Amino acid sequence: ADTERTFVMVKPDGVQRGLIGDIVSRFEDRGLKMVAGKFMQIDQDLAEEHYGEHADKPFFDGLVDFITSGPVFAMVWEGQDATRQVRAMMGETDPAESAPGTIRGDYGLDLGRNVIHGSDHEDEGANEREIALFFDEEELVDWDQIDESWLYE
Ligand code: DAT
Ligand code: MG
Repeated sequence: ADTERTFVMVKPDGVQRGLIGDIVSRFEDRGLKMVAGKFMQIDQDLAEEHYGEHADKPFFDGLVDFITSGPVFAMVWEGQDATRQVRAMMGETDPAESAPGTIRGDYGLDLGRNVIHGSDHEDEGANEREIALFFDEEELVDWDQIDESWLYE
């Protein structure tokens, strides 16, 4: 699989519950490389654009209210097959259906409070679109991780 970048965000519930550090650690431990991160408040326009694919769903207004209800920690992570691997580490959309050991399966109980967002690996280009929506090009840091030769053959 190719090296790629994916967009990940600790949602307002994860921030309030003090889960940023744990979530970052999980991706670091996996060997993924952080190339951007910022603590920020999402405004209405950004929320509506980010979740645009769900605009006609009954849960849309509640979703936008939730994601704008407090600060989030937005990140970009890079690695081999990163988008799909992050989704696997997150678990299912519904924490109640997520296996223990996954982020949603360890920290969530309710669909509307599922702690983390990650780009959809089944939606071609979603990772790059979401990265561009949240970060300017100059916010993405190009750097060498010292353990790269021990992570990849
Ligand atoms: P995911 O976040 O796993 O990519 P999604 O893109 O289908 O899931 O939906 C975006 C978010 O919307 C999801 O994290 C939680 C919320 N959501 C999805 N389906 C929902 C539903 N049926 N009722 C309430 N909220 C829902
Ligand atoms: Mg999605």
